Amino acid sequence: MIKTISYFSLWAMGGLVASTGLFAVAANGQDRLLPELPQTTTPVTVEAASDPVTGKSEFRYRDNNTPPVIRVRPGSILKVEYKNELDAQSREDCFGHPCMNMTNLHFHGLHVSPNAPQDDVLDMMASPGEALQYSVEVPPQQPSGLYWYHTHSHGESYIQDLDGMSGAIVVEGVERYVPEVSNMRERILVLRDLVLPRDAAERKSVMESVAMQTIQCGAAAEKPERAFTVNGTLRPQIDIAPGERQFWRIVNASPDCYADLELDWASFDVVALDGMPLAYHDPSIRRRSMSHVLLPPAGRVEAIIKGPAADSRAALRSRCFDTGPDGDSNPAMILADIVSAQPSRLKARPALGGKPVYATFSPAVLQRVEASEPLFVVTFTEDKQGFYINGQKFEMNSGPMLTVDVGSLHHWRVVNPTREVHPFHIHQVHFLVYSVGETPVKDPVWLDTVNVPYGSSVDLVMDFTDPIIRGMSLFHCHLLKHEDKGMMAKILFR
Ligand SMILES: [Cu+2]
Repeated sequence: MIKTISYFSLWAMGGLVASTGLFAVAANGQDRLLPELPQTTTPVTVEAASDPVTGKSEFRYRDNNTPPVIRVRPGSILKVEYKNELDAQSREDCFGHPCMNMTNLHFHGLHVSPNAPQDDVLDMMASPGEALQYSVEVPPQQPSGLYWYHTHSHGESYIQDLDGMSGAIVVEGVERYVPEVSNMRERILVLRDLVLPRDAAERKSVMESVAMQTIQCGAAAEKPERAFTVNGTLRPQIDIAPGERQFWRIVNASPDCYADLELDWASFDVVALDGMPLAYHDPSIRRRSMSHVLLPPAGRVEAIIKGPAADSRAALRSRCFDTGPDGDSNPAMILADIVSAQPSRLKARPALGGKPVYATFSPAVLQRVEASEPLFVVTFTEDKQGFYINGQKFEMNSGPMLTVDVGSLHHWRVVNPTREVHPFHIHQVHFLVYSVGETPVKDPVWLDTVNVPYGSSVDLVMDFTDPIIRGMSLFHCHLLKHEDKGMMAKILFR
């Protein structure tokens, strides 16, 4: 516990509290246990508000500033009242001028309509004092898993997400695919950012407190700017009994840090990625052992974790990730310590019941799409003036870059000739990642956000078969600074 003293004294100084609105940690060692997040079903009201001291933006829920986990059943309506109570005059900087404090919500990964009042980030926008009423029809075939909501106001997405304006969504029913998880303790881990303090001594103290790698990591030359927090806490402790199996559901809610997750003592027994059970498209695959799991910003993993032997020192870590010569430093660090505990005495969570929904594509169909020439190529570029897709910088009033008739699978290629990584994301749609560069992926997975390595490309099978997804939508780089500076484009689903 000696190690913890340095940063608890920092909290006492207020240095870290000022860095993010999400630090709700008392100066008491017992509070280092991973906080449980408030959970709710819908309807729910969430407010955007400005911290009176720092001026930073935050979500308020029931007089608290911890965003709730929203739990929703497939085949039900996700109702969210979202009130913009942000200051009319922002004290935060959005790329050289005060932020507008406009805001809205995106329901990342849900297979829902992109039209108002659903997952529409183009027409639904609230100025300070206004409210938005979301009524999102989550279809019965929505894959059961971990999703998330975050703000999506073009030009200020980065600062709002960095401030912590996001929360987890659980689409119930994952036990339909992996029944054993209903008897396990469920933990939801939301990864966010602590901006490293400017003061050299404070900065060093925070870096030491998470055992941050100090030798250069990857090709990026810049200094580290962030440490990860878990549920708002720097390096919390997660209690688990030796041999106990827990069900961890992790979302990387950082606007631009990659979490290449690793456990000291074991592999992840992965059951879902980006909210989609591995079995959803292939009932023969229920779990897959992965020694580490790369979560780009917005990525999620759900996995069974087996507690290490008693008295072993063990941690959940993020590995060094090479973001490229023009990328941000993304060094290794400890996210959480694992501590031994008595087995959780829990009643099994109520199962949703019902049968799992599967959506299988025949291997022959997938192979034909994969072998075909790409129907569309996304090329990420950047220069001193901004960030581009296919040479175009996003404007709110621009037309769609392309129109797609729904009903089929499309081969897309995403090309990254820049000197840094970019995570590709498309709203409402999952895609199969089957090739990186010229190399076929050994165990292809369905994702909604994928890293595109620098100087390389990814080949994807886009699932445009869903008749619900019709209307104007978006695809973009999920490094939100890049998105804000233009690396986004519209797609019209017809
Ligand atoms: Cu990018």
